[in-house]
Amino acid sequence: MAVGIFDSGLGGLTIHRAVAERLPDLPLVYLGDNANAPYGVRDADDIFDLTCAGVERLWQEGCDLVILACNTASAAALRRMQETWLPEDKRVLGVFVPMIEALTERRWGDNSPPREVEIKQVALFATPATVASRAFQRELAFRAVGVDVEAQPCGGVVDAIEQGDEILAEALVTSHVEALLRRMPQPEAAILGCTHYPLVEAVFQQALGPQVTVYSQPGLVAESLADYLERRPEFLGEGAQSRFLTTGDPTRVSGKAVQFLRRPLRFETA
Ligand code: DGN
Repeated sequence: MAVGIFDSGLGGLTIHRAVAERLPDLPLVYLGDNANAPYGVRDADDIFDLTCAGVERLWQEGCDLVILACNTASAAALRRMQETWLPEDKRVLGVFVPMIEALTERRWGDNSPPREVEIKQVALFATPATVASRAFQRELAFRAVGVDVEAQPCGGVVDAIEQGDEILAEALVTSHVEALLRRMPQPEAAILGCTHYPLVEAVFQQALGPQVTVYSQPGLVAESLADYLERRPEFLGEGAQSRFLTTGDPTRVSGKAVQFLRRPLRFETA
């Protein structure tokens, strides 16, 4: 059995890399829905259907546990999948909860009532679709009370990163941070709620200033997964190597992956 990692495209490779580093013996199957990316511009029903199809494809690879590495898919589809669609013997975990756990010092599966936490002013940076869903605020409200969230939709940043245009990505991040700081001048924490933003984390930190704690997903998701697998070892796989699948053109996607992560990966047709 392997653990599946699903994303709309290449962004989830930042999560895959951190999971593979944290759990080097865990077989992983990555599926990028490049044929239908980006998800950020699609409506919620469409994202739900595409995400279910991707997760079903990973079941065929023996992945009973799937991480939805995509924030946009987690925001639009995860709760609905868990509540209306997922069979008993399968698990799908998203990427918001690990960040909220870090913020509120809780663990995956802790369903105790919401409580006061120390951090009160939180900045959220994400795609327009994720921000519009308000899913982060909803999940946070289950676990913590009295936290203000100011969310900034960061239009253009994903495209700039995917095109390898570092100057544009930096300029956009800086202007999005400045826009948020005009509405919330002194955030204590900043959540990077998109798979691509860890690649420009230093730019976010620089624009926010050293007093702001930046929560970046890959390390937090990897740590949460390690903790989850310790408690649920039935989902632990062994033996196989990581595989990379795409619904798009594997040659083209492999080429883009090199540009994105600056290391060679060989994608196969899903
Ligand atoms: N992977 C998406 C996310 O984390 O929100 C970004 C790419 C997209 O589909 N817009």
